[in-house]
Parts: sequence; structure tokens; C-alpha cells
Amino acid sequence: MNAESAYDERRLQDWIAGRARGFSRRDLLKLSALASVGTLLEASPASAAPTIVKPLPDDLFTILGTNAETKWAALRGQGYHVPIDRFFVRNHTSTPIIDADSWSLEISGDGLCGDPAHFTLADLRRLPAETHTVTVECAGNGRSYFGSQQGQSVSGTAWGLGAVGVARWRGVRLSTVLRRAGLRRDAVDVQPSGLDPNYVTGGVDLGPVRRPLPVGKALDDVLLAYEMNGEPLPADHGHPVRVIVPHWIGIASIKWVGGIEVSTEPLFSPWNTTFYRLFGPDFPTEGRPFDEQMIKSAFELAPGTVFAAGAPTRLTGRSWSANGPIQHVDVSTDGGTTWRRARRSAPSPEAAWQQWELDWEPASGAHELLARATDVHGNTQPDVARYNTLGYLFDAVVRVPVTAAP
Ligand SMILES: Nc1nc2c(c(=O)[nH]1)N[C@H]1C(S)=C(S)[C@@H](COP(=O)(O)O)O[C@H]1N2
Ligand SMILES: [Mo]
Repeated sequence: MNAESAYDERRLQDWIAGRARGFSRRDLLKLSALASVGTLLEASPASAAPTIVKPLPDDLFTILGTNAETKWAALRGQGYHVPIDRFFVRNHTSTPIIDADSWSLEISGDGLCGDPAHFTLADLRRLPAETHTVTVECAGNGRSYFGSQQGQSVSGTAWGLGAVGVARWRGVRLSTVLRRAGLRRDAVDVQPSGLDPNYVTGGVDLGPVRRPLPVGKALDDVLLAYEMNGEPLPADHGHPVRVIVPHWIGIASIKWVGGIEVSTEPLFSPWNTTFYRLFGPDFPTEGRPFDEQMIKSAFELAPGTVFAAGAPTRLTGRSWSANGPIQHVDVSTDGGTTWRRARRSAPSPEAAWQQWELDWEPASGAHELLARATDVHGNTQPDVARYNTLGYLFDAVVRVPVTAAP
């Protein structure tokens, strides 16, 4: 059992025993008396106002409610980092416009030695900076394949595989800021919350988007990022400052962070109790908590692409694993009957993902493309992802239909 799953197991026991600060099992029961979790996830705001600030052209994005999914074809020919103009956006509500000059971050809670501490953007910029290449991926990335590929019904945003991106994030380590704020030795959990509008769903105000993480992770590799790909953090991605939690599901990386609670008791929020738990026949009734991402692959093309039959064709794609560098990627162009090893096509800084390619001369007709990645620890993509009612962590090999025409 790794550190994260031990933490998840402890928190599950805390939750069941009612040792829950912030959002309790009773709160959850009240909420589920009003609406099913599935309905809460489906609910989308009634307003027609734009929720994302940057342009969302058709060739780069698929719009899904308040969210925008990157089209994989738009990553072909791009470098390792996903440019801001095509980086996916996942908004529970809408992008707030925050004035960086008047913004400040409040660190508070009984896990501090003294009073709340405040940091302006200038304060953060004066602290030692670090730049890291980190993958941000929604826990629901690939969710639509539970339906289309496994015939299972799940609730939530029907993402294809484009709720993932890799960027260069520059900022200050959360550990630096927590230590300056006077972190107590017995603090256990840290909970950043967003300044975007409260998430109201099924008629219930769930408060600001927030999700706890253990102090161990917070002090390890978490960043408070104020730049993305060398630019000030764009509005849609958390301007002026967001949290970046490497290897964890996207919801951990709270955008537009306004406050961080530090607690000597376990913290809970709807985002680690109601949502972002695995529910279903394979899991405990309380749901199985989880934090880390899985292993996945995607071709840089649109399903249904038509190639020229008999012409040399270069298939390209990317694979990524939260558990380490990609060891190899096997590709099938015949529905999984035969497999060939793809070539690495570029280096993989900080193992955020691996770009690969494979040459192919398609015969005329219909074909099914598959890519299966294996990481250095031997984790590999299964044929079938583990069913859970909210459709998280789809890691199975995806079947991509294409054709070749004479
Ligand atoms: N404050 C706030 N932070 C948030 C969210 C949000 O809606 N509000 N969405 C989360 C989710 S579910 C994901 S997957 C990532 C997406 O980051 P991106 O929009 O920069 O791609 O942000 C996370 N941080
Ligand atoms: Mo997400």
C-alpha cells in the first residue's frame, strides 16, 4: 500500500466513524435526500453566460457544459507542453476575473501556531521559485467510454480523452508558504478553496470548490503556481494563483485559490466524499476514496479520420502514467489482433507524458486503432476499466475507428 492509499483508507475510516470536519456523513445524507449524486453531477447552471474566457474554436475544443475538452487532433505537431490556447478547461461554475494586485492568499486554521497569515502575489513572487512540468488531468477523463465501449451508464461530464494537459508551471512550493505561515507539527490536513462562485447543485449550495490533501503531500511536491508556460496564469486556469498537485486527479489542483485551511483534524468536503469517490458493486457503500491518476494513451487524431489507402501514414500519440515514466507503448491497427511497439518521438521531461509514433500503410476499408501503454513499474492499461457509477479513472485501452479510402 503506498502513502496515498494508506491515507485514503484512514480517511475512509474517519468518515465512517463520523470524525469529519467541514462536511459530514450527515451533510451527505441530507444532500442525497434531495437529489442523487448522479443528478448533482449532471446539473448544469441555467445561465447562458459564457463560463470560459478564452476563445474556444471548433478545431481546438469540444464544449461540454461549463467545460471545454481539448481535441486530440489539435495536439498533433505540437510540442511537449500543451499551449494555453488549447489546454482543456474544467469549471464547476465559471471563470472569475480576479484582480491580481488586490488578491491575497489567507492561510488559517488550528494547524497554525498563530494567527492567519496573508500573502500577496508580490509576497509569493519574492519567495524561491520553481518551475515544473506537470500533467493536469480530470478524474473523469475518458468517462464517455464507460458507455460507448463498456455499455455501462455513468453520470458526469461525458469527456472523451481530452480532459488532460501538460504545462510548465512556475510558482512557490506550498511547503515554503506553509512553513512561513507557522505550520504546527500536529497538522494533518490542508484544504485550499477557490474564489470562483460557490457550486450550487440540486438546489443545494455546496460552498466554494475545495478539497483536502494530507500535510505529507502538501509538503512534498505541491506548487502554488502563478505562471503557466511562461505567462502569468491565464484567467481560465486560475489567475492569479492556483494549486498544482502532481500525479493527483485534477480536482486537487484548486484554481483561483483564495484560502488554505490547515487543520489538526481530518478535513472533508463534498469533493472527497460525495464526488471523487468510487461507488458501485465493487466498492464499499461509503465509496472508495482515491487521489491519484492512472495510466492512459491517446492518438492525436479524431475518431472517424479518413486516411488515404496504401499511403505511408504516421500515427502519433501520447501516453502518461501518474506512477512513473512510460516504458513502452504497443499499437494495434487491426482491432487488437496484432500489436507493434511504437517509437518514442521526443524526450519526456519530468515524465509528464511520452510522445510516440508508428508508421502504417492502411489497406482500403475500416480499421480500429488501439494503443496500450506500460509504465516502468509494470502498470499497464487493461482491456476493461473498473466500473464505478460516477465514471472516474477510465484507464482501459480505447478503440478508435478510422477508415482508409482509395
Ligand atoms: N476553484 C476551482 N478549482 C478547480 C476547479 C473548479 O471548478 N474550481 N476544477 C477542478 C477540476 S475538476 C479540474 S480537472 C482542474 C482543471 O484545470 P484546468 O481547467 O486548468 O484545466 O481544475 C480543478 N480546480
Ligand atoms: Mo476534474
